[in-house]
Amino acid sequence: MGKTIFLNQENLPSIAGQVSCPSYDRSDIKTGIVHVGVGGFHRAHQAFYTDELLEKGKSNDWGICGVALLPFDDKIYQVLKKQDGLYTLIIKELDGSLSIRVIGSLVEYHFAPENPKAVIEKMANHETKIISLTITEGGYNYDEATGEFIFDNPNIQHDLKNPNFPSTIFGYLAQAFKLRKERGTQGCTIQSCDNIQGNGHITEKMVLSYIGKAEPGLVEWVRNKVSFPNSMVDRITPVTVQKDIELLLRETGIKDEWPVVCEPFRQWVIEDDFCSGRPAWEKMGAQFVDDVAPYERMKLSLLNAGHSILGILGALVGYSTIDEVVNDQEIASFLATFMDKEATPSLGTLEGINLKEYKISLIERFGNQNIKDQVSRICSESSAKIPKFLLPTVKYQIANDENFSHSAFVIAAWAIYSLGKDENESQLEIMDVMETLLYKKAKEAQENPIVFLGIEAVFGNLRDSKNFVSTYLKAYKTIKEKGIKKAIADFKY
Ligand code: CS2
Repeated sequence: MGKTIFLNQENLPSIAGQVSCPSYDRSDIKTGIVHVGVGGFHRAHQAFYTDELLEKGKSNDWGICGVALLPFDDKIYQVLKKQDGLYTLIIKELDGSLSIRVIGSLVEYHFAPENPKAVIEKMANHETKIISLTITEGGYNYDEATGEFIFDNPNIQHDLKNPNFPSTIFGYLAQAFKLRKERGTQGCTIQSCDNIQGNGHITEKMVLSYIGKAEPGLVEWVRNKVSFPNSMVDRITPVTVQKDIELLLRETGIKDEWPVVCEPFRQWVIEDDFCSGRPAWEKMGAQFVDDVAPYERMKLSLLNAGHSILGILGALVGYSTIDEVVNDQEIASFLATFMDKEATPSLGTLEGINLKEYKISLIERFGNQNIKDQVSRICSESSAKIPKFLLPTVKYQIANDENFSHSAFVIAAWAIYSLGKDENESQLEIMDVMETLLYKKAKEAQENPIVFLGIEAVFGNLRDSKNFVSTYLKAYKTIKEKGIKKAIADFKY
């Protein structure tokens, strides 16, 4: 290895000798996109597609301005600032080889808590045509039971009282729209890139609910001038660990404080509803379609729900990475049966998609031993994920009098997982905004397991289904009696 080179704009020419780097002039790029939530996934997905497009010289209007919205996002902001928005994407191929590229599409960045005004101005700027979001499933602030916006959320209350110093995406958008309207600036597209069925529709509903209260005079303007396309996004992106930073340094000499690691597979299916124009992402393989719903359902019910199943069961057994879990034959066959018998029927026919191949490819992707996707990442925020990934399947199966035994088993396992210990009594690392409540209910559930199903904000009225409840109770008892590993092994359809 040669000498260590810090990743920044000035050093790009030397780095270009080591790995693939942007050859376009980054100083000449306009920021047509403001992206909120510059985590690993955005940097492995949208920023990657956009970088490829810029590299092809397809348009200089579509650089990205990244916004770190939450106080704990300070770290990524500091790194981006130090590295002039540059970062390295390390794609870990199935055969263990690496494809490495420095990504240059993030050309501007802001830390919202430090300077909210700059972010509002940026969002309101006439050059901003798209405001895209990866704010996580929980970030949309809606009640699972009622489907309505949660006004009680203290951050929302804060934003209603302090419109010029917002803390949530809703507060920011309201102020940016207000300026756009006052100044006669055209509307823009709000593009959700989170794993939620109908992510555009949900975003629209939540934004309009907030604005209806915060700035009622803006509602009509938003209805007429803003579009909210739905989209399905996909690329498995584990949390970057110290080893990845060291690997990059060892292999290339590049010192990057926060590279991103991901799998080779990527998919992006988007509804073509951009009211102020968009990049030609289709040139880089994105699919623009009229109706994204079938793709979303497929991905959420098979990949994301599949992930949650592997995560929860695997955590209880004591595994720490997803490839270990899926290589456990009993869990793999549990997952395969769930996919075929519970998730697939709810998907109906998906034109142009070979579901059988899709499922095979998922098992291969989950099994990628090189990306070492963490069980803890997958289980994090399960209280927001389970309702979006697994419950639609459960509801469909209940409504059609079909089998939901695997889903019920997983929910029972989650109730036990929420006690915080695996099968060998080792501590589990639980990261969930509802952690305290989950723990309390999990504790009570030891006496009366139905209490866990009674968490309305997660399960809505699921406890009203007698069949589901009895299947869940049976699963809970079996796991308690036999332990998770044996319960899975003996599980019969
Ligand atoms: C995962 C997703 O967080 C999760 O539970 O299922 O992050 C998943 O890796 C991505 O959606 C893949 O596209």
